[in-house]
Amino acid sequence: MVDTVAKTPGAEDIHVDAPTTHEKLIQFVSDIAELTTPDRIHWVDGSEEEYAGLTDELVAAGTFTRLTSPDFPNSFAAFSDPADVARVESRTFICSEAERDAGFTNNWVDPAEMRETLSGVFDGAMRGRTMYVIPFVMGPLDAEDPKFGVEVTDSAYVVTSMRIMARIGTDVVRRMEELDAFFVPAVHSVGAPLEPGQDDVAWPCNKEKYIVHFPETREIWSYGSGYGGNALLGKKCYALRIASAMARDEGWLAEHMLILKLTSPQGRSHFISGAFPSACGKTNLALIDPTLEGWTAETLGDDITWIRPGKDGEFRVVNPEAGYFGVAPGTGWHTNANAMRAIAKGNSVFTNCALTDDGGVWWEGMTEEPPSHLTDWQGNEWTPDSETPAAHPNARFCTPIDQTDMLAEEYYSADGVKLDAILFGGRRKTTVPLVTESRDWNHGIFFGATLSSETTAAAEGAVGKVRRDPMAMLPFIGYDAGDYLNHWVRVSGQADPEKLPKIFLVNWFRRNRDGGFAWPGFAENSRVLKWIVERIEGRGEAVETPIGLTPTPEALDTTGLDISDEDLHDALRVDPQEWRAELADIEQWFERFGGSLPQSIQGELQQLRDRMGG
Ligand code: GTP
Ligand code: SPV
Ligand code: MN
Repeated sequence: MVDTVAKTPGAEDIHVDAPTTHEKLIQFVSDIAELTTPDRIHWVDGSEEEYAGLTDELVAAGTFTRLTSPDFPNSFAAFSDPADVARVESRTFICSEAERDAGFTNNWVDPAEMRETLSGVFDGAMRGRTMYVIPFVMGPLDAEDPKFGVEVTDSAYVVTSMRIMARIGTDVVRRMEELDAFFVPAVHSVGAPLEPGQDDVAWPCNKEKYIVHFPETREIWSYGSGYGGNALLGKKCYALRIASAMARDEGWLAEHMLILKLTSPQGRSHFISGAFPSACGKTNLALIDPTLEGWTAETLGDDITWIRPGKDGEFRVVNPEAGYFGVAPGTGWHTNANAMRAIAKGNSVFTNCALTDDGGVWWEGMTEEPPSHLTDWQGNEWTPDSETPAAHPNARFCTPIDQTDMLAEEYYSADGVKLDAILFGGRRKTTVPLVTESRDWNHGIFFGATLSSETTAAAEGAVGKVRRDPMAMLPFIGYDAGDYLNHWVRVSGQADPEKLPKIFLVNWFRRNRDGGFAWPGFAENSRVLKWIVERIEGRGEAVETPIGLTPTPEALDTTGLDISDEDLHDALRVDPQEWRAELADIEQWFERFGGSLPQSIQGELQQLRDRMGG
């Protein structure tokens, strides 16, 4: 760890004093220091002592509240600026050379113009602050081709969170040096320089925000936000947006998916991934406790999956992350005990949760009964009579994944595991049945291409509006969406057709005739997983419908489940009228791709039309 004080905030006076021989890294840090003129540079080593020092500083600065309840050892609560609580999709840019290559799902600005804007906003942006240099690797450090990044940031909150979410520090730099490796340069500033003598605020940020990606040069520039996916640049910015562009060029897939290992009573294990949009149940499914006798689940990841064609024509998957950045509300002992057990081991950072009177945190759904008194996420007194939620709906827990009791040993495998099934899922009150199997791989890509969900609090904007979200990647595809679907088609050409994962469409959120959830969800989703495994193994009853293969009510194991026949019917039903409306919406959606939608996917739409009788 090297702390270097600049003599004056003038560019050439900043002494970088790099603890590395990696020339490009030294050059990068020098360039950013020159541009942003921080007071100090701190090379992050990732050690426990460093973490302790940083958390002390964050407590002193008022950013962190140290939790004193024994239920949350070595953990901290942070409260963001009320205007900095989620990803900002309207301020997220893909600056490819050609506008066409960003596609209709992204905001595009000419890269030269954006670079000029960024050199303006970043000019002196770190004045009065420390610039932290965080070397990180996404995925195992011993991977054949480790994917490195270096985030420079003026936020200690980001450093502590990145230490949980990714593999960071000295080991990473040593490996980068050995390989003279390429790294993704990722620049982050909260955009709040301090003048001499100016007091800092607990959560510095800027009203003006830029979350910018240059896919060709693999660069990330993030300005103005300290929050989650806007600021922890290894996560959505690198592991999805930049990685998807790398994956396109290198023949693999970077996806917004959980990975689950499921073992049947007969002892057979299968690996299942699931792409659900933000706040639609990935973390919950990744940490499921099956209710069915004899079934065990273990997790490998809850948010991001990298998929590569393996040597034997199979698809192999790894989780590039090292922690959870999970939605807190709704996570409780009765819904997600595995997450609660991981959290209870401590070493966590909670953002925008409520504080309990005994020095812990609480959020809606943690316990069935709320505590009688809390301090809400904005610092106000809160009681169960209060009209606003105690925790922000997008409040998050940030917890190391290796604290999970049910972590699969394969999580550590650099080579990944063979993927057996992919689930695409969304939050739909109507239309989409509990589970549908695709007829074949191409039909499965059609499921992904037409995936839709009601919007949630995970991003700014209205909540509850149905939008198409291809492969749950709408905000994360780093290039043209049609090219992205074409890439899915092409990559599968490298696999053995016999070994392609089976693809399913799921919806835990359909409503019954009374407006409640038709399906109990959460742990009971293991019943759906059982049917999926039976289908993988060539068993399990399914009926042909115009939209794909669905289980008969009898094919779904409902032993011991308290569900009415009406609810089960409402959950599974394929309603021709709803699907006619859906078809019209899909047609409009496909028109937005212009010419870049794969022919084979367009063909699936025609087949659906035909099966529905024109
Ligand atoms: P991101 O981390 O934002 O990508 O979200 P996620 O996809 O990991 O979603 P998560 O598992 O955190 O769940 C989001 C919300 O959906 C929580 O409030 C959950 O309680 C709720 N949820 C998850 N699974 C189910 C389910 O099976 N049924 C119902 N009704 N709600 C669910
Ligand atoms: C999501 O929004 O999909 C998240 C949270 O997982 S964030 O890290 O903010 O992207
Ligand atoms: Mn999640």
